[in-house]
Amino acid sequence: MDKPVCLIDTESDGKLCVQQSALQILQQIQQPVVVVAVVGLYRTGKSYLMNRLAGQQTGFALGSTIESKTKGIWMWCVDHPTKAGTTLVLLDTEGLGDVDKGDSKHDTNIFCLAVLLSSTLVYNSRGTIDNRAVEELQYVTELTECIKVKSSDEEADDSSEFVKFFPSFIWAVRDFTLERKIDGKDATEDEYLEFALKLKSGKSRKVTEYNLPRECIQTFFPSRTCFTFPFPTAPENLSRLESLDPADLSSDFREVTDRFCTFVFNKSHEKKLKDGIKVTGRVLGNLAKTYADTISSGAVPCLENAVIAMAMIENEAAVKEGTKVYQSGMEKLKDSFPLELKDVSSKHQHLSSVATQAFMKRSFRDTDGNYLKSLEQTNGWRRAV
Ligand SMILES: Nc1nc2c(ncn2[C@@H]2O[C@H](COP(=O)(O)OP(=O)(O)O)[C@@H](O)[C@H]2O)c(=O)[nH]1
Ligand SMILES: [Mg+2]
Repeated sequence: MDKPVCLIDTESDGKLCVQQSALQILQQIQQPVVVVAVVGLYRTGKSYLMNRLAGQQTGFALGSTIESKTKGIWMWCVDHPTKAGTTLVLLDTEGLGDVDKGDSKHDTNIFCLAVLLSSTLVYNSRGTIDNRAVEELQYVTELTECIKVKSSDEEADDSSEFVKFFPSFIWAVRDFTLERKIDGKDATEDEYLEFALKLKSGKSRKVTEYNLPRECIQTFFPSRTCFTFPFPTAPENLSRLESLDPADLSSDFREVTDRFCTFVFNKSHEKKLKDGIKVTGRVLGNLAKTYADTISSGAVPCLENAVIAMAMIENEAAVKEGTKVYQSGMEKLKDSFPLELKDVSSKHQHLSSVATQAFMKRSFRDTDGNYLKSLEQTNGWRRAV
């Protein structure tokens, strides 16, 4: 892909809609994907940072006016720069907290989709990690209501279940101008983040309110990292950052950006489903559609149901794939007719085994073997009962 495309658009009635053209791109990607999503307030340099991860100056549209450019969720699939056989999928999201929209439920939905689809979530904010910045990440406090792990009602979702399937978390602080000191001592970026997330003791309402988002971040994102980016360049250059010669960027900014990109490339995992199955581009597309449809229907997306839905789609496709392998092989055999029965029989044996392998490669969670049976019945290797 030489440029990003819209993956999930917002329709006029507020419904989220997966774009067919993006699904077609994902359908072609049969290798595992590492998915990096960025979220945060609008106009904080999110799209710019994603372009850097793509190794490009331009790509995701930057907003150089006050009105935010990105709507819904945009996607850019590139070859992973360090992991051969893997695709890096960058997801750039519409800015949260845009006053013009005035719809916080919509923001929560975008945030949840970013959490559900990514293996690394970058939260981008500007200035310092102060109380306001933490409060702006209020969406984390709603996660347990917006995502379910299991479908059954009896078992309450416990947060330790959640974290197993959640992305790792990077807080990117932009235009950071303070010195990083805690109690007068130099602090690393990670220490700075942990300090900002420290809980206060006490039981007053104020303390509880202060602690809630911090507790949620700590619980849901046990793997956390922070990068503090200085100002990128002189103020007069900011609006044309895309076309700026890299030499005009401050060397400190370049250093942090390079370190950030290296970290993301080396530490971001492949996206996995709830039971550890690696997500390919094709499955990611189906996953995006399932989650967006669920959210748009007003229901709560459920990780367990998503695995079941993915398994159904993939297993049906696996039956078709296996059938195609077998039937096209048998079709070819007709060219060499007449043949002795034993030759036909040995060819049949061989093709059904190759077809079964093709099926197995794609299928997952066919625990009771029903799809395998269906492959066998479709091709007459087993009689229907
Ligand atoms: N001050 C500052 N501006 C930036 C930075 N990165 C990008 N910008 C500029 O901020 C504006 C908005 O950037 P954009 O990436 O579109 O922000 P987004 O709305 O969060 O995606 C553009 O004019 C960028 O050139 C940064 O680190 N600091
Ligand atoms: Mg943007």
